[in-house]
Amino acid sequence: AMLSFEKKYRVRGGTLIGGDLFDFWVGPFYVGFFGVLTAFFASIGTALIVYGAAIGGTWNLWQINIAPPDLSYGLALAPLKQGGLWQIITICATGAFVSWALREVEICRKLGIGLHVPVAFSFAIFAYVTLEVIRPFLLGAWGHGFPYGIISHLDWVSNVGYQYLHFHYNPAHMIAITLFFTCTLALAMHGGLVLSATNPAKGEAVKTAEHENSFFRDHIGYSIGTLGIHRLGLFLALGAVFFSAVCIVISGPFWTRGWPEWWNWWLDLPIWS
Ligand code: BCL
Ligand code: UQ2
Repeated sequence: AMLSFEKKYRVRGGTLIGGDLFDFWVGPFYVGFFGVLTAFFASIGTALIVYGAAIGGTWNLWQINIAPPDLSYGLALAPLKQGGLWQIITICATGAFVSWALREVEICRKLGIGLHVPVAFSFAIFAYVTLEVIRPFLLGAWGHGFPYGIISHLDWVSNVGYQYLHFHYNPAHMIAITLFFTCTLALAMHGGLVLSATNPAKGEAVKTAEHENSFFRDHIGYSIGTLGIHRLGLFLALGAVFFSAVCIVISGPFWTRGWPEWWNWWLDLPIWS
């Protein structure tokens, strides 16, 4: 069903490709060329995952695994059952994610709003592509990508972590975690503040942004403001994901030893000698 005011936002145009061809809605969903492309990649990718599971020897949801090719295949194409499935699924996934982002761009253009949502989503896509394409490419083998499976990808994270002895010493990992944790702090404060203002004592009127500002000015002498908290949240979230991508792409291509050893630059400073 369409809400009464929704119709006036269903405007033509704003498409990036194909003109009017797919410029229509199916129920509540905008379609567009990139909607069709997303559906195409997502259905093929999903079908291949189901096929991979079917020939994988288990239907235990936790144990299903579709592994990348052996390292010996390098950057070549592998036979379907020796990692080729993983390669095609990775192409489908990347195609679906990028198409989804471009469909968001078309919707933004129709509405005349900023491109913040697709830009933000592109950071997540960037982290995925870093793990599955950029880093394996830099290391010279698709076998360095993570496998598709619930337990298997966790095992991959653990193994890759211990390969560098103690991943907590990775400086970019430290920055990423700090940004993730600060992001949850900011959202908890924001959620708490908004709910507190909208839930006054019984019989009282809902409070305003002025009350929200006053709470934090009284409390800590500073309010970042109602627009500012959203800028801060987006900045923290994008920074977290960006430094995640950095922390993994430098592990191997840039630094091959244990991360604790990286910190020897500090002890090696000439000022100590
Ligand atoms: Mg670590 C990575 C935190 C301990 C080894 N680690 C990460 C980062 C994050 C983190 C900073 C993962 C987030 C990310 O990349 O998002 N690690 C973290 C914390 C601790 C920790 C907080 C902790 O101890 C408290 N890590 C350790 C220990 C090591 C270790 C010490 C293991 C022994 N860590 C590693 C390794 C890695 C990390 C190795 C990484 O590779 C990873 C990293 O940085 O990766 C970049 C990015 C987000 C994405 C990649 C998601 C992309 C989503 C895509 C685009 C869309 C998906 C759509 C979906 C399929 C659709 C679903 C449809 C539904 C129906 C709705
Ligand atoms: C705020 C404000 C909001 C908020 C929040 C704050 C009225 C509705 C949560 C308080 C946030 C501050 C002081 C920044 C904290 C900094 C970090 C790094 C966590 O002032 O304006 O709007 O939701």
